Amino acid sequence: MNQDIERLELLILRLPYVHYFETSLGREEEREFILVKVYSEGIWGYGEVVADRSPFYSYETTSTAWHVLKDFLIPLIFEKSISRPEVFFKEAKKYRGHPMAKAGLELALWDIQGKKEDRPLWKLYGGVRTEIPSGVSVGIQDSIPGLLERIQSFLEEGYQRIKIKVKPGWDIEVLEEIRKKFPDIPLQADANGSYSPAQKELLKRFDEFHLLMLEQPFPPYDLWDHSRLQKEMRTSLCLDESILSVDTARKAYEMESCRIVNIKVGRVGGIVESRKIHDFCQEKRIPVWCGGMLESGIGRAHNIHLATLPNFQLPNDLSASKRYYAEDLIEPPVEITPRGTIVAPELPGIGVSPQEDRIEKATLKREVFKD
Ligand code: OSB
Ligand code: MG
Repeated sequence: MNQDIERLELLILRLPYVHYFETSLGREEEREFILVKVYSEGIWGYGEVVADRSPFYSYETTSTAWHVLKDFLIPLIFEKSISRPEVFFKEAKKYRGHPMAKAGLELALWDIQGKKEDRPLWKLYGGVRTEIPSGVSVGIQDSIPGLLERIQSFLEEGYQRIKIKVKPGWDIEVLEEIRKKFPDIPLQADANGSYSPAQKELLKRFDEFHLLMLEQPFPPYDLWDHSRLQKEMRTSLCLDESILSVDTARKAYEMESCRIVNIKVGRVGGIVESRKIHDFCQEKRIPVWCGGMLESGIGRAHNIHLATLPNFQLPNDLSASKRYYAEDLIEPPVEITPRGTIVAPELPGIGVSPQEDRIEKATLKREVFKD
């Protein structure tokens, strides 16, 4: 039975990172994001909107997401009495774009759905793994020795692979030094679109470092230049920002723009679309893995459930709570096993408990919406 959603809450939270996070897009010391809370029949569910304060990674921001949720998506829920996430996904299609705003609300509906069915989300999604391989994404550091030290300590914590951020000027020398110190570790690099096709010869030098993959060398949405580069490189390209839907995944496959796909629930607009991409890639034998947006434990728990699907074949950007935040929003915190994995929660819905006192402490703004 599905009852109506009777109340929705939007919150803007701010959480400081334990260590700054720098990419080719800039350095951030804290995260600002929207939490969506949905209430139905004495049950409530949580979703996280991964849009940031500034439009660096994508055009969405906390302000645009707030606007789209408040003025379009939340009214849609009440007008059409939507409670099922799949129905929300279909109805929300009439609004173009804004995938992160849509995903945050869809995730909250999934959490409620799982709680109503008394099953963890991974079982609803058709997950097959009880543990998922964990990798860590290491930002650009002030110095190469500083980076090597951080890598060393993450390896000691048991992470199965290291991803570093690269950009023009922080690339070949950095990779050389890493390979000198750690010749055989599973290593990949993420450029967040910071190279231009004119730098193709430089990018081809990445082949020297036997990387698991090179993620998103060229700007978002580009498929053609990635296709041209992939044909000239041994290293597998992986697309993140460029893959917006199952339709762009199909085009990337047909054009051979990449050999690996990074799935982020927020970037593609929710779990329904993520599963479509997963299934398409599985059929075409393109391995996928789950990317992250430095989510709080709430968003990360959602990602963990998704990453239990069978074609998530590579280590994910899903790390321990303490790697991101001194005090994560959930109990128990996400931890890495001695095997370098994360265990999928067995409790219903997201399967972890958001701590309301910590949420309250981090909240900058809050608004309640009622039917
Ligand atoms: O490109 O994968 C990315 C963080 C913010 C924005 C973009 C990216 C990232 C990461 C962090 O690499 C991954 C994580 O959440 O651990
Ligand atoms: Mg990326």
